[in-house]
Amino acid sequence: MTVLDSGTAPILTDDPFGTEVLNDPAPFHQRLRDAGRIAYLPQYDLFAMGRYADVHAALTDWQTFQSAAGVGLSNFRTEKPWRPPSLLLEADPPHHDAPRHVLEEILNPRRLRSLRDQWFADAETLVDELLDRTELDGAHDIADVFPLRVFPDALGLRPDGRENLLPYGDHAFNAFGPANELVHKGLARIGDVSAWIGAQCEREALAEVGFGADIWAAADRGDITHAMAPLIVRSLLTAGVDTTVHGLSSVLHAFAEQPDQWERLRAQPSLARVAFDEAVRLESPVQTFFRTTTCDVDVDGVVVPDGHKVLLVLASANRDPRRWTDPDRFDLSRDPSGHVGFGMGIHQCVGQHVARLEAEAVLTAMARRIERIELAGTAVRHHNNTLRGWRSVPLRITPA
Ligand code: HEM
Ligand code: OVM
Repeated sequence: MTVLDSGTAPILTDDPFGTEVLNDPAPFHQRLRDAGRIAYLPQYDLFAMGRYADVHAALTDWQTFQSAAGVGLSNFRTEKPWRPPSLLLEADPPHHDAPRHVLEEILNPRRLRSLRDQWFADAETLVDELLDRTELDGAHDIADVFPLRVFPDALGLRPDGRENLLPYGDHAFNAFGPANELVHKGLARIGDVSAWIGAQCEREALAEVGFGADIWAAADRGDITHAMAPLIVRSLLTAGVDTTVHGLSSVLHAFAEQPDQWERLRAQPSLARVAFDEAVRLESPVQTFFRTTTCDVDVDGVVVPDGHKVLLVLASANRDPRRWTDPDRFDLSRDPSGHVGFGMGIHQCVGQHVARLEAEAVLTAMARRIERIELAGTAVRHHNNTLRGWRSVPLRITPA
């Protein structure tokens, strides 16, 4: 590893992917924001930005901060990717354009309306099943369950093998970080899991109706080539499950910690969407993404050389006091729009309407039937190099 002369960049010795930061990222985020607009992390020979204005600016300047060299620590200019790169996430214009348009069309709010009634009914059923208990686990019983009940069917996946979805996503999100213990643990199973994922991307494996079939139909129309279709299906299989699982566990944890906000949601269930976006802002289920510079870039007198990795800390931007009033508070009266929890710019989450619909269904069903939720024990973190969420959120509920 060549450790560059970082010029005048402030140096931080934190490990953004170490256990300490994964347990409690806030102190690292504050040091990063207060160090200046950009800091240097010698451990990974990496620059990092954590202020809202700078993260937002980098996300919306894809010409300078590219994605095609990978949005993890690994630099595709010099290192072989662990899987063929995503045609969306790990692509720049013009290659990014066609796949992006195809998914925007398939996942737009208008098209998703046809799923709404079924997903709301499924959420009611799930909450029904849970109501005969007074103690349950918001992560294990709700967040881990609901996305797997609705999303794979909407995509058109066959019933068997769905247990591969979460491990695959978990590994893909770990793989954006360094090759630490979290990555090594995933490697043991990833061969079989990847083979299953790859097989489900083929037209013959997919139902005749669903997001998967829609992607293949776009290939028939010539919007993308047939060779591109399986990789675009793979994007939904990679990014579509773990993200919503961790988003849901985060919003349930936030409500359990702030019962006054649950009362507010109960009084006005139409706040469900705002509540979810506020939790995405507060917890940032996707904590970080990288970019790679396409030229020498001067940030406040610090020169980031061409081809260098820059860590964009979305989670830090989402709690930057320069942008947010009382940033650490989960507050349904806030307008969370403008948060970068779904990214910003040309790569902004193309599945965000899917995520919001799932959350709205779950929170609406819960708000109708549950008067109070409170923490019934110590919540346990799920550790991942990129994702933030919970393995366990013990809840005590009072039925309405
Ligand atoms: C992109 C977060 C749910 C599919 C992104 C990005 C973020 C993100 C931060 C931007 C990546 C970048 O700028 O490099 C989240 C969060 C979710 C969520 C927090 C849930 C709470 C979903 C779902 C799907 C999905 C449900 C699929 C249905 C994608 C895809 C991209 C993406 C395909 C790449 C878009 C592109 O590069 O143009 N997501 N996501 N995401 N997301 Fe999501
Ligand atoms: C992809 C993708 C998109 C967003 C996130 C992600 C593993 C993957 O297109 O494969 O995380």
